[in-house]
Amino acid sequence: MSRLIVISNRVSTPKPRSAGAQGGLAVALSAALREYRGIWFGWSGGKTDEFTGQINLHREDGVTTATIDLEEQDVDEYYNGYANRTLWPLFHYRIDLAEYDRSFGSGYERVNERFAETVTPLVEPDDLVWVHDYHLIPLGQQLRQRGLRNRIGFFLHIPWPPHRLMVSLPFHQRLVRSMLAYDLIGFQCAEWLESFHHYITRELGGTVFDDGMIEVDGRRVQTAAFPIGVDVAEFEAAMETQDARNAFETLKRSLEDKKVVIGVDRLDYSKGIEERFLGYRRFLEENPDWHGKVSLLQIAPPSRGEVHTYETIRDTLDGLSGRINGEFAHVDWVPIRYVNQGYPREGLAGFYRASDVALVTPLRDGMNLVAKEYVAAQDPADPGVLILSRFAGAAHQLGEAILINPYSKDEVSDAIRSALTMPKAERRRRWEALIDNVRREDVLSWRHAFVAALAGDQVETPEPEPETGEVAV
Ligand code: GDG
Repeated sequence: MSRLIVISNRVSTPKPRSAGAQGGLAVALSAALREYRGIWFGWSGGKTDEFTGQINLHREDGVTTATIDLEEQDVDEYYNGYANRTLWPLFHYRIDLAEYDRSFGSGYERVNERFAETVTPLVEPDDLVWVHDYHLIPLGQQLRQRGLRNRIGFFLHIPWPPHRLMVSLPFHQRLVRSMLAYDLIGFQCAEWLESFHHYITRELGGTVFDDGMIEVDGRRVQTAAFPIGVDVAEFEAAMETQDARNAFETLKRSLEDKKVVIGVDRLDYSKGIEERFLGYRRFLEENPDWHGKVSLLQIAPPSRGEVHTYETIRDTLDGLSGRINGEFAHVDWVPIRYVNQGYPREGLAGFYRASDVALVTPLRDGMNLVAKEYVAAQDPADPGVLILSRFAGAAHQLGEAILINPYSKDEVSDAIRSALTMPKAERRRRWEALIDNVRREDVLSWRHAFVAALAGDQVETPEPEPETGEVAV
């Protein structure tokens, strides 16, 4: 079996227990690296005065990591700048928040060159190389320029924007053309894949074949959807721990006999937390009989603190949760418990299990693993209800959730009421369909499918997507 070289922006050294918010990517990849011999390469998260290309090798828990430090200017321009202030908002359809600054673009290219230069000597001729996410789009081209002839694949964890939004990015063609250096490009779902295909045909005059192969100026690249999943076995093991039981008991005890609706998200505008609070307020306005009987527990660990927009969202949510609590609370009831910190995974598992409803309402999300974790954590005999944004990649698979438009306060409000009053038989019927998908399309099948396709095995053409337009309340 070929070795696998995984390259992503951040490398998180596997830890037996991961406190705080570990991104979805980190959770998925540490499991993958245990299975294939190989190396996980990326930025350590640390800074250095002068970039030297020095690699720190580390082996723990069956995973070899190779990390580099970056200069302050690199972090500002590449990570805080182009990745998080230009590409992240644009790819989440927020061109109003996207910032275009020449220094960001040049910092992004410089860091991609630095990655390529440092990782190239670690790659052996038979290795498969798997590049992850929007931080490293041009890396494949940089690796080719340094002579790598290996199979190189790229997986995008976030949405691919519609063609008409993509063209608002200065030098968009240069970025997309650099992707033609890959052998395989993977997306989370058919919708993002379709947007990419539109760009290829309309902007680059390329051809898209039925099997997902694209051809531009004689260069062929395989493209496909590979929906990422969760590690169900790992999650079930977390559920069995004492910490999970303690978290479950603590939440249950504090609620007395009240119902709880849970939200868990990195503090990010794409997650629709503000809109969720507004939808919940509408629910409280329209359903006075539920006052004192339900609480919204929102866990939102801060992320990307150095980017200004993230300070703004924090201020907005502090103010909004305070106002809603001020408006509706009684001496013995607070409608929103807004917690601005992360919890270990075991604790999170216990909180999911103790919650009657999960409110997962991103305005746009590549996939969304929280929705799948919530499903995996439920008691089969008495499962909770998942309310899910139809704009999350996960909605393509989790059609038995209550699918809503997160921009509509009315839909959110109606969905909360339906979820809280849903009979047990219907909860079980929906959950069984959901868990079936979460188990079948888990993180293992995701990485097997991607690696098999990268190794040159046949790629399955994705099934046509069902319409997720109707609100299944
Ligand atoms: C990107 C894409 C795609 C959250 N709070 C805590 C905590 N978390 C964990 C969750 C989950 C992960 O963070 C978040 O994953 P998501 O998928 O929901 O979202 P992103 O971080 O935006 O991930 C996304 C993903 O990549 C994978 O491809 O699904 O669309 O945006 O696992 O549990 N973990 C712990 N404590 C917390 O307080 N331990």
